[in-house]
Amino acid sequence: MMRIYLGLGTNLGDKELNLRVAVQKIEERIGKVISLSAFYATAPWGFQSDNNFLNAAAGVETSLSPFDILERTQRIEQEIGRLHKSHDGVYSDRLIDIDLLLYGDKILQDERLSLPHPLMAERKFVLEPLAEIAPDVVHPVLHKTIRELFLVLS
Ligand code: PH2
Ligand code: MG
Ligand code: MG
Repeated sequence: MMRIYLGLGTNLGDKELNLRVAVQKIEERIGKVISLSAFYATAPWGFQSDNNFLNAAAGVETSLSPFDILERTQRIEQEIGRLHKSHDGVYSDRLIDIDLLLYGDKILQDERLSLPHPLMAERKFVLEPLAEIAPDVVHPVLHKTIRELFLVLS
């Protein structure tokens, strides 16, 4: 069994419902949800939009591989109604985004998936909910706790 952390974000539609449906599907298809943060209202980061986000983080116990998790989170995104993915760092409004942030302390670089999530340490909307549920988890590349990484940004 592996402990993973997922970041969730939505800035369209019924945002609270989008997060709740995503968590329900994660529990059914990826593994037991051990911890779930509060839902944080955040301003769009890295792009212009009138639609603010609701962000959350979840800790999950899973027996799936990173790529199986990726496949299942992408399927859940499609079911909830995500229309298009971002391209080359150009972001857009979305009903749901589910990002694999950490897979234990695995380090991986692949076209499809990088672990830990390459931008997580720069994003308050990721670190704030993650610091709530996993403050003492150590980032396997930066060798700092999530609490420490969050404090640098806040
Ligand atoms: N996700 C992005 C880009 N910008 N900003 C906020 N506040 N929340 C997000 O989840 C988010 C973002 C790319 O996935
Ligand atoms: Mg994302
Ligand atoms: Mg994503």
